[in-house]
Amino acid sequence: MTASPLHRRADYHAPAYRIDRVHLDVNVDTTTRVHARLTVVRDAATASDTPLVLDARGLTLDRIQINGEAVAPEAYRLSDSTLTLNRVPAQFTLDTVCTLQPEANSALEGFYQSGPMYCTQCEAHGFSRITPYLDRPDVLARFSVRLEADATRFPVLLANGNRVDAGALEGGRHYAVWDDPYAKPCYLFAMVAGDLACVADTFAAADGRPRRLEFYVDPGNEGLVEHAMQSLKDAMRWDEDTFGLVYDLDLYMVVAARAFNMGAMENKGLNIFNAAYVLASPETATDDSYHAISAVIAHEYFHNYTGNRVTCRDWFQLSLKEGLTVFRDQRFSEDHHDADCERIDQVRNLRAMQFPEDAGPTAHPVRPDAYQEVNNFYTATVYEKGAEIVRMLHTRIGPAAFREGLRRYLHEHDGTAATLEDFIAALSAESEVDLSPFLAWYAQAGTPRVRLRRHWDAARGVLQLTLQQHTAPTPGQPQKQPLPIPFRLRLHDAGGRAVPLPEHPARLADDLLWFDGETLTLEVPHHVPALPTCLQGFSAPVRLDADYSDHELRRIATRDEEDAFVRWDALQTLQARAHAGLMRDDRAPLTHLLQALQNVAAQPPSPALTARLLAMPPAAVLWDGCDAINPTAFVTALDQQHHAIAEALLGPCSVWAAWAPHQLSRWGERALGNLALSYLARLGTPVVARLASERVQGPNMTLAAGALQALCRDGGAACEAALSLFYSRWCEQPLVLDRWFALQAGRRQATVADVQQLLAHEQFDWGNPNRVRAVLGAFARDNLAAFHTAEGYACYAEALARLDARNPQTAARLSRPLLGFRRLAEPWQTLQRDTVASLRGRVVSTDLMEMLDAALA
Ligand code: B3K
Ligand code: ZN
Repeated sequence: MTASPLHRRADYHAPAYRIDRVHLDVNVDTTTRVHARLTVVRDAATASDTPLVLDARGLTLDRIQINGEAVAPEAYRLSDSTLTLNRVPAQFTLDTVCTLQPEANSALEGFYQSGPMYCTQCEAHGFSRITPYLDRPDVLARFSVRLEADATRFPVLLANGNRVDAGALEGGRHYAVWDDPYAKPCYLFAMVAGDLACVADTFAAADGRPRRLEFYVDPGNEGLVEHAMQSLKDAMRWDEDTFGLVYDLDLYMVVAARAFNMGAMENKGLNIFNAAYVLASPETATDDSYHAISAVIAHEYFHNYTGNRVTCRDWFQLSLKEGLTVFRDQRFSEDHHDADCERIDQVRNLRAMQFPEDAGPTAHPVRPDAYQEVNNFYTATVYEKGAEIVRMLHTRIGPAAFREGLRRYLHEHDGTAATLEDFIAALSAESEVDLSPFLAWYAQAGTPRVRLRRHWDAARGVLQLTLQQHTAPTPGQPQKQPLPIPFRLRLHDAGGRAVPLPEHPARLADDLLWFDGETLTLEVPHHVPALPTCLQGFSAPVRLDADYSDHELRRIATRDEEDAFVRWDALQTLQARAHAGLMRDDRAPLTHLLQALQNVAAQPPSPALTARLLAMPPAAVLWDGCDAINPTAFVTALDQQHHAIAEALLGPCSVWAAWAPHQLSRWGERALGNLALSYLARLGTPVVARLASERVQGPNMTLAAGALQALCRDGGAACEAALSLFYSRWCEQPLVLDRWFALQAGRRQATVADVQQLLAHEQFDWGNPNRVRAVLGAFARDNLAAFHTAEGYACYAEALARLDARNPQTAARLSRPLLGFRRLAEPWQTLQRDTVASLRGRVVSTDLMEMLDAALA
């Protein structure tokens, strides 16, 4: 296998040809025949002898005609990746016929089988696995599609846009014709053929015209779409209310697929979703799943404008649609749930996923400069850090100017493919603020570290605050520049009263500084040294290194009137200090942490916020704060800390864990109840086994999963019994069963042999990415003790090699846990590096190769 060439952003050229119209005639079957008719037009600036080079990934070609005439064999060349036509007219019709084998397509890109149905995934380059095409986002065409299939096996035939014709044919066959009135890039193309049940509803859009909403699911799952449907309506209303954006087609369809590489896909008018982000009932899905479903439904819906109506010029601009759309779905979630908790969860995830990426071997700018396989760049950096940049822009110009700026961007670029510069220019023009300095955030990889240092000049009665920013080098970027940082800062005196920030050119608002140099010094005159708190709402994606004492952090954490994020963050810092302390046998920081947690528990805010304040950071966040990590010492300290917190919070946890069913009727209470149960489980409290066994059999999946997780803490007979009960109850429900797999792979006592057994289980399926992620993802994330062993690495690498051969995209995504070996102490570092080096020799895909090479470089 030859690796793909490197694609560079600097090499962008406008397309030499455009495609105005596409008509596909698809005969769906085990062998599917795709007849494409393209209207191709040479660009005025293109020389007439310029060959037409279409993308054609792994296609076989049965027929090719120009303006109805067969093309002579010597006039075209088909390779594994392209179809080249040497001489073509200035404008012509190109007919091609290809045959596909959807059931043999295990990569789940292009046209493939998912359960009993066939469906597409075209972003980023799946369309050229269906038919030869200019597979790039800046070629926009009007599509129509005629699907024909056996009416019994594939009673439902869907594609983008409006169904303009349908009917029965001879021999038990039928057809449907779809027409999409909006020109689109081919990555937004979709078609589905299957035996699916439809759940329909209508949405009363702001313009008075009702829209039809259709969810397509496996028959039997009709009862599981209520929440997704409601989320869709909420998202449609929110986009109308917040940005004045009204849905532009009459029909919006969502199809739930069993086998899907990612979360979902925003194809025009025909979203295809991983079933995990559609199907839910309180009995089968946790509150976290409910939350994720509404976020993903909203995200894909919001793409209809930010992504579909205005798309990306090239894949380097991916964050133009993804960062912006994540920001939009985050704001939606903030408005529909508890805004404080939502923001805390966003930052927790950013720190667990994106910060490590930005500090590791695959660190890249939000707008990358080069890639081999673009699918490797659908990252936390492009999505989540990209969303943080948009949030900073929003903070800088305020919600009203942001709304108008976004509308201006959509209006000016409607129906075209844009760049990040276009977006920044529209916001700048609307707000009359030059936002171009923010482009540096898109260009520079790495997370800035902001140091806050204080100096109290008693003689002058002045508190001197100095901010300093520094970004460490990342691969390919040895030099870094200072970035513009909206830095929120508040001051309080000893009595908790607000002390105003002094006048300063960097002061944008009462509590907002514009910090864009290497250092910034503020002098606050006051009679006593005031306590600053900063980054309210996490105003910028930076690592804060403030010179707070543990004592001050405790004060901040327990200040009721303080910003929820800041309180949580103070506790997170104490947690990290406690863990670092335990690793060097120093229990002093732990003592401060425990006191802070006890204070919070004594005067708890809302249950949902309390659950967040009292929870330990994800291991990945603590890991990210360490160097030369000895995984054994790391896990031991983690366990000690968990145990100590459980002891310190025994009193309140005993109350929360024992809340009766009626007290657990809201998600915030369930979150706190589950957290309490997990702490009690750590202490081996007998009540846990009783409560947990009840809940595992109960009617609420949040409580059942929480209980099972708590039980899995220390294994034992109760845990085994509960696991087998859970299995027999849910073995027919793949999405619930994924939990069962994940819990077992991630529990502390699972050995590598146990994980291997899970991989060999009769219900394990290498063809289902959800199942593969459940086991491998949980193993590497939650079971650090077993993963960080020679056998653990070998088992993981073996699984990746196997997956690589069938599904490169998912293999590459799952390779991340093996890539951070530079952070490990010996012997783990050498062990992991050797594992990666030997895996590298067996890799067949560019996807996985690019990831491993980055780590080994
Ligand atoms: N745009 C898709 C992701 C496509 C990933 C291709 N490897 C889903 C989303 O971000 O909305
Ligand atoms: Zn997206």
